[in-house]
Amino acid sequence: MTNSIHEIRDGDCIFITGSNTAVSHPVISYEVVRAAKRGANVIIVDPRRIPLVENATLFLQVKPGTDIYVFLAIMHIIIREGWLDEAFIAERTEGFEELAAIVAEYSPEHASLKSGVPMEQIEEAARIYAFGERVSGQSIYESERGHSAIFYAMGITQRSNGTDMVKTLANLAMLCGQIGKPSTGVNPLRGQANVQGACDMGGLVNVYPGYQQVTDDEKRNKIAKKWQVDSLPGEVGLTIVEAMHAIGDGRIKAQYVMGENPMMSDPDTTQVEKALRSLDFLLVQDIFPSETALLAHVILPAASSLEKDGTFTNTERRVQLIHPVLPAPGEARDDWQITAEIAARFDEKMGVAREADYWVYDAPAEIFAESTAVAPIYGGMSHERLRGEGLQWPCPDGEHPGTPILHVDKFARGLGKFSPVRANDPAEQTDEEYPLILTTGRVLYHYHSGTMTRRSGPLAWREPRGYVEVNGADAAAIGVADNHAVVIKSRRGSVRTRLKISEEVPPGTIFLAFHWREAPANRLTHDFALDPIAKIPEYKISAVRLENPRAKRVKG
Ligand SMILES: Nc1nc2c(c(=O)[nH]1)N[C@H]1C(S)=C(S)[C@@H](COP(=O)(O)OP(=O)(O)OC[C@H]3O[C@@H](n4cnc5c(=O)[nH]c(N)nc54)[C@H](O)[C@@H]3O)O[C@H]1N2
Ligand SMILES: Nc1nc2c(c(=O)[nH]1)N[C@H]1C(S)=C(S)[C@@H](COP(=O)(O)OP(=O)(O)OC[C@H]3O[C@@H](n4cnc5c(=O)[nH]c(N)nc54)[C@H](O)[C@@H]3O)O[C@H]1N2
Ligand SMILES: [Mo]
Repeated sequence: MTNSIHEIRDGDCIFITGSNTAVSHPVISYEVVRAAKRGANVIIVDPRRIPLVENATLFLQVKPGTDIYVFLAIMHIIIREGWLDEAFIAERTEGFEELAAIVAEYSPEHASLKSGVPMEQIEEAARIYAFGERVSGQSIYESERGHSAIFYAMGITQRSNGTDMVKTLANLAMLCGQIGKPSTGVNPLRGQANVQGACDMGGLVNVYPGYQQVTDDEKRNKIAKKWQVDSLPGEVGLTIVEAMHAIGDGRIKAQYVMGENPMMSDPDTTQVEKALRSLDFLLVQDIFPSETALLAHVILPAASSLEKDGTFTNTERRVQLIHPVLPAPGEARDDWQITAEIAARFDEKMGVAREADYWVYDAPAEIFAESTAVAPIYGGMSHERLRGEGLQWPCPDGEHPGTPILHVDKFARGLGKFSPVRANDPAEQTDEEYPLILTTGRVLYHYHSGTMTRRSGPLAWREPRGYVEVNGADAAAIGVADNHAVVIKSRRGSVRTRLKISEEVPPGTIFLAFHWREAPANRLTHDFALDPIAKIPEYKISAVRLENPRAKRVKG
């Protein structure tokens, strides 16, 4: 996030898209409700009538995958009407002319036709966002414009043009000068509790800790020196789906899977299963025997986050300490201990002489200290300093108080660059055979592949088993009533589950969460259209059809 969570309540306009905030980020959604109660405008752009719509002033119900046209049209209107922040554009940005030329091609009329959103709504959203208009009450900010903040999550990123979608929202924020001030910015609501920390530490294929590019010789060599190795790999690696494909091609023979359950969470499970079964060696390190662990040659039991020390970095870049509240069961050990032990055994086997302090740690605080020495954004942090409320990065030195808001006086690269982005349609379109759009995601009471939440009695009581949400009109069309069995088919596979009639989804779109091992959504999703930069699959849009398993088959 460019901004901090507590700023939400003071916002004048909150613009949310592709985030089912009340379900996926309930605590943050309380802040949004608080802002709404204080008179802020809440604008939601989403295909589903999600719970937070109740607190919204404006709900733009887009057809899945067409939101890009709406965002481009919003910018079109802002430029046409002169609602842009000219001073901000002149002083802080570059590339405006190219952006304006492209945006001019995307009319609100076209966006309305594509997305199904009435033109007046698109115009209203543009005006309210640009000026940070309130419904009522006085803004706490004394600036000419009210403050507008954008929030997004997987609805815009799990798409074959996910990177373009994020760039488009960044363009919109810069166009209106809605960045670098409190209660503004472009704010991704990050998913797993410590996914931000995992990325910060270099758990990505293209960067070392602190987002230092693996291809940057100078930075890479500096890190190699600190890590006491001659050299470090300088090539960008393979992302999850690319690695699955590489198994199929025989380029990868072994996999070490730590805290990931690809048999449930990767797209096109049939292909994933085929790939994993063909490996010479599969090692799974998990806290539970997951679906993926069942295919492993070796399973190493890890301790859960409730059983260990360390840090978690949350969505507002705040690094916080965690402490064990339970002893680890049986032979389970901290993930870092297992990995360090494997490294040590490997070195023995390979005849590598080990330096005294190489891969040897007493506690996570030491690993953290090693990380802060190579990652400048964590440079001023230590477990000692993190006590209490933690610190938000960048925090480059020991005196630095941390950074609640990014890009205040200048952007990381100096001037903010407008990225010229054009609209792209989803890779798989509906047709006669597969006339419905399947969108996948989460429900409140379960977490991902369910290894943890589906072991909980109280949670099973709230949500015992899988179901697909279907609009009444689509259910009637195949003669299936609420709570009856239904079969969902895509070009990859089929899933049988219960149908739940829901007015949250519009006709033509159905929703299935990916938590249910008895009705696994990823049997239906596809992996053939990755975003060209992030390489994320298009989990949010597949073409499917619904069948009534009790309907008599008519011959001929
Ligand atoms: N209860 C619970 N909370 C969780 C998780 C969990 O499993 N359970 N997982 C965590 C993780 S790792 C993550 S990444 C986050 C994810 O958080 P979210 O992204 O909020 O979760 P999703 O259910 O994937 O919802 C995506 C939203 O995008 C919308 N959407 C679908 N298609 C489109 C489209 O074409 N355009 C737009 N604009 N929107 C679209 C959906 O209707 C939905 O509202 O949640 C985190 N929080
Ligand atoms: N169709 C569809 N698919 C999706 C998505 C979607 O919206 N739709 N969302 C995607 C997203 S955003 C995400 S983040 C992924 C999530 O996908 P996964 O990360 O594969 O899902 P989890 O169930 O969180 O699996 C994590 C595994 O880690 C284990 N684990 C938990 N704590 C620890 C620990 O401390 N140490 C170790 N070693 N293991 C641990 C759990 O038991 C579990 O087996 O799914 C993706 N897949
Ligand atoms: Mo996620």
